[in-house]
Amino acid sequence: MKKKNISLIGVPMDLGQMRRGVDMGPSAIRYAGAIQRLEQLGHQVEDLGDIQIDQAESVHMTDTNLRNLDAVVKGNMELADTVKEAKDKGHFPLILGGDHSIAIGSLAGIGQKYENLGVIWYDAHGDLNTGDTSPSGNIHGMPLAVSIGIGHSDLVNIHEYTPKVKPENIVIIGARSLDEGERELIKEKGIRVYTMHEIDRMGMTKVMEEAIQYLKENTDGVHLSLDLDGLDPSDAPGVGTPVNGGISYRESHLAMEMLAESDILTSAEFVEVNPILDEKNKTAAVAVALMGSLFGEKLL
Ligand code: Z70
Ligand code: MN
Ligand code: MN
Ligand code: MN
Repeated sequence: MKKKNISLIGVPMDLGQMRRGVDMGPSAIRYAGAIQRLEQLGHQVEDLGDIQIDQAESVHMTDTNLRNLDAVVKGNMELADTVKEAKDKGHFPLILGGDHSIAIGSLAGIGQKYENLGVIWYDAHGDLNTGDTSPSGNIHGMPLAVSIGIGHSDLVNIHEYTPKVKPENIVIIGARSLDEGERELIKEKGIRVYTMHEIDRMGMTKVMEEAIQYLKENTDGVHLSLDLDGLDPSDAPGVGTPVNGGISYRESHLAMEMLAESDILTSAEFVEVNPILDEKNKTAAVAVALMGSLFGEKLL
């Protein structure tokens, strides 16, 4: 793969859900050796540090059913600015979460650079809820809906354009927990979803071949949004909402290697690593190992 100028951006966001500790994800991933791993592969890495996120203790509830809305909007606006600056320099933004609500800012910063941005959403969940359909009020269950222009206007209109991505340019991989409203939205918008059923049935090789070919033909850039809970909890235990029956470590490596071979990605994020819930930083280490494959690591 081509050597890249990577801008690393940490987002210690824990306000999009209720478990504490996911704000330490960026530190845990750096500590697990992310930068050295990427530099060893010949890439240039510029670490932009962390976006400032309000402390959960000092955030006050507003009058919506979206938990911590104002503080989530504020953090995502800053993230969108930083991501946009990295893209303006021609860099590859690599964003470290933090809970998945940060995909709102990532996609806001990236989306305006492309006519037809593609997104791979690697996740146990659809993250397609709105304030009306959400069972939890947690914004980390909403970022994909927000990015196609559906949801609270403060979230949808970050950087003053919408949608950030067209529903037909999205591929969800690994889904095994969807709420009723999310199922309806998937059908209504015709979003491509490879659930665990398709992964078992077709195998990860075929799933990735199809996904990559589809995105190559229909998009002019691809963002990978990888929620560590897409993996099975036995491989990635340090996440806030583990769901059994997930994608294995090996299948995930294969998926990353196939993405590296295709060289279609233009940005990526790794989210939902929660060191407090983890076993000796295992999940952060998995994230870094997957980054290695994603950026061209090969055994021979
Ligand atoms: C549920 C909700 C979710 C991530 C859990 C869970 C959403 N559908 N997203 N973990 N990353 O509350 O909306
Ligand atoms: Mn915090
Ligand atoms: Mn998610
Ligand atoms: Mn998830």
